[in-house]
Amino acid sequence: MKFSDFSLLGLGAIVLNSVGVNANTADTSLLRTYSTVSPSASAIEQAIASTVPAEETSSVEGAAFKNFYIIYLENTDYDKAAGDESLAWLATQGITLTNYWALTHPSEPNYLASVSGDYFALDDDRFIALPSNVSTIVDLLDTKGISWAEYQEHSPYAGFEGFNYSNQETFANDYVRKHNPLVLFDSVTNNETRLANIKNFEDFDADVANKKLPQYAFITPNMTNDGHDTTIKFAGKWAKDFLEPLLQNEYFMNDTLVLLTFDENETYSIKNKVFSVLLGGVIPDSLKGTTDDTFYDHYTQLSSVQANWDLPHLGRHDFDANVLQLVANATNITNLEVDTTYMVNNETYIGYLNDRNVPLPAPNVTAINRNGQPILDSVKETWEDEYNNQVSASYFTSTTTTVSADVTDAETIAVSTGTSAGHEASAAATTTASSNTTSSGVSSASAGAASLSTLSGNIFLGVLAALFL
Ligand SMILES: *[C@@H]1O[C@H](CO)[C@@H](O)[C@H](O)[C@H]1NC(C)=O
Ligand SMILES: *[C@@H]1O[C@H](CO)[C@@H](O)[C@H](O)[C@H]1NC(C)=O
Ligand SMILES: *[C@@H]1O[C@H](CO)[C@@H](O)[C@H](O)[C@H]1NC(C)=O
Ligand SMILES: *[C@@H]1O[C@H](CO)[C@@H](O)[C@H](O)[C@H]1NC(C)=O
Ligand SMILES: *[C@@H]1O[C@H](CO)[C@@H](O)[C@H](O)[C@H]1NC(C)=O
Ligand SMILES: *[C@@H]1O[C@H](CO)[C@@H](O)[C@H](O)[C@H]1NC(C)=O
Ligand SMILES: *[C@@H]1O[C@H](CO)[C@@H](O)[C@H](O)[C@H]1NC(C)=O
Ligand SMILES: *[C@@H]1O[C@H](CO)[C@@H](O)[C@H](O)[C@H]1NC(C)=O
Ligand SMILES: *[C@@H]1O[C@H](CO)[C@@H](O)[C@H](O)[C@H]1NC(C)=O
Ligand SMILES: *[C@@H]1O[C@H](CO)[C@@H](O)[C@H](O)[C@H]1NC(C)=O
Ligand SMILES: CC(=O)N[C@H]1CO[C@H](CO)[C@@H](O)[C@@H]1O
Repeated sequence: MKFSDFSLLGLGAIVLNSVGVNANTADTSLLRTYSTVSPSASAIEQAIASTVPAEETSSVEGAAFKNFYIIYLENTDYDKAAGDESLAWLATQGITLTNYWALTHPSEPNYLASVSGDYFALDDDRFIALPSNVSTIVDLLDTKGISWAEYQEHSPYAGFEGFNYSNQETFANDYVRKHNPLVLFDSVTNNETRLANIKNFEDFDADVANKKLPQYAFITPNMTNDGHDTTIKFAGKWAKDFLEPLLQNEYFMNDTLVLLTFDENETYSIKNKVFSVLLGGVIPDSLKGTTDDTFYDHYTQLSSVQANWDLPHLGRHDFDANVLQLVANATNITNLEVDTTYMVNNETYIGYLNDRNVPLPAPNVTAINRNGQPILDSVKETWEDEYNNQVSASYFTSTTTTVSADVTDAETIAVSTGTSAGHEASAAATTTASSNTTSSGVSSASAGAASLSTLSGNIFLGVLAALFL
């Protein structure tokens, strides 16, 4: 590839400003920064006294489950987790997902993506707040009145937006914002009703006892219990102690699916696959103690929620993600096979949150999700023009041919680092588009890319590889 080809990409600024794809080498002056929210101790005390958490329930039927509870542990390699005694016991109570992938490193982008379908090139754990025109799973659930909440251990009160709430005696890490996905979105925090649904573990205990659990919940133990500041043995024991009584609680188990997973693998140089188990009342006895090797990643959470309740999508990596087989079976969705040979998912790409010159990526407003629904109306209204702008500014088309025609050795890098490369999108593309490439590299990733953000990232990686390797 010739340097002059960059003019075709419409990505000149990105190329010139960055010589690496890794946050550690990116120019930090290009990072978007945010003023942090740090309420004073007395303001926190006051809020603890006056805040009333929401208590919303509903009973909307779904194809495979009525309730979906997601629990994240931290930073453990697959084999280490699978070898833990407590997690091994939990595995006997459900289905182990042996091919479930985290998206990148470190923690925060993985949490962010789980509720919004993209991590917007975030490559650190800093204070961020996505603008109010970025939608989340909450907007999807709201279309059918499906109740939702988050339970964040030791968040001091419902809707706390601070960066951390440490143990007030030892000042050790306890609650951290980076593990609280929904609080990272202005579309959630600008709305008092929504904030009141971002609760803590005392609220969880009360909601279980009062039979007031919502239908969807994201559950984050504190930095001790999730293994971040402890060991897998500690986190495994916490998970077993937390879940074992719930698995015997008829109310909790009724039509319930639980996903216990990890935000990311610990070792950055190896494949970012994470140990995950499905539990709950909807798991048939015949499948307890079995494994499922379907390709999944954190976007599967969104696609499975959409398919289960036949919801529209967010136009990001959610719409073409594989859905949990339990839901796929109930909805006749056929999951795609994904070639993970070159997938590592251990680095971010150049995009919105690590380069000020890159705009917020438009969601794909034309796509149809795995359950046949279009993008959420309000997202389409907000983004349609910008989608068309970004498409015609050729974030997309011209680069696909440019890169795929010229890059030979770039495939490995593109496949192993981006987010959509190797995602279902590229699997779909492998059958349609990769007939012209020697391996399912840049061109297939591009052809199937779920959102413009990752696309430009992958192309960029390809370009870099062609230039510097
Ligand atoms: C947040 O963490 C810092 C650093 O440990 C600590 O000084 C501060 O008190 C914590 N804030 C709260 C609200 O716990
Ligand atoms: C985390 O929560 C547990 C209770 O679940 C508590 O014992 C522990 O002290 C907390 N960690 C910190 C650092 O406060
Ligand atoms: C605020 O959040 C509630 C609950 O999610 C939702 O029903 C309502 O439409 C939201 N309001 C606005 C102005 O977005
Ligand atoms: C389970 O849910 C059904 C309806 O969804 C309800 O009729 C039944 O009482 C529930 N059982 C328990 C133990 O809560
Ligand atoms: C990602 O994994 C590849 C392949 O193992 C390795 O070469 C690269 O250094 C890793 N990147 C990071 C940021 O660790
Ligand atoms: C889905 O259906 C297939 C084929 O009938 C079956 O083998 C598999 O166990 C089912 N999986 C789940 C999770 O229900
Ligand atoms: C799935 O396919 C089967 C067999 O074709 C059909 O009987 C069933 O109604 C379909 N279910 C759904 C939810 O479409
Ligand atoms: C949007 O999705 C549709 C349907 O999957 C696809 O044909 C189109 O190429 C996508 N657009 C972009 C810019 O990726
Ligand atoms: C979304 O919000 C950001 C930040 O306010 C703004 O820069 C961007 O133009 C908005 N995009 C659309 C399509 O509304
Ligand atoms: C494959 O790419 C080459 C350019 O490298 C092009 O000439 C050819 O038409 C393409 N073939 C197919 C089947 O798309
Ligand atoms: C972790 C991961 O699953 N990807 C790697 C994470 O760690 C194990 C090793 O413990 C590797 O086997 C996986 O490939």
